[in-house]
Amino acid sequence: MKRFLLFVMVLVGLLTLAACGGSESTAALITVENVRANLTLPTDTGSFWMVITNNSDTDDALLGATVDGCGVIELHDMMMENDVMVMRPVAGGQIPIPAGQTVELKPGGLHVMCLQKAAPLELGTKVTIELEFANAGTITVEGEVVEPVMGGMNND
Ligand SMILES: [Cu+2]
Repeated sequence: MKRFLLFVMVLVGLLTLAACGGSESTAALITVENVRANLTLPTDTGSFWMVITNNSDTDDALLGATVDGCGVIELHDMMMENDVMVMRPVAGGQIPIPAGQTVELKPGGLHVMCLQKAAPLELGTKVTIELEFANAGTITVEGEVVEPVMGGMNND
């Protein structure tokens, strides 16, 4: 009976190991997914959208970003004002990513704003964006240059 119990315990241990080994073993504090770059228009601005998840139990915040070809980067939100959609820098200059929460940067809402864009980028190409978080530090991700969304008014 003791032998059998020991066997079961070893088996459970092995299964647990296997389960952990199958996924990302180093649990990232922050995961950034679905990074899209709206940079194709022949203007000197553009924007980035992405889905940011805080996997930790500590509140975090996106403080800023660096991208080659963007002279200045600001964190913006969009809102209706007198029936007009306007965008402006987020309060406090940062986007809070609360513990255990997912925050979506998307057309018509929060976005990373590229100002003083050096040149338009081609549809389908990749662009590297270095994100700076208050707690998780610097996270570098790749985004795909997508179809432009005029004025960022579309919601999908
Ligand atoms: Cu903006």
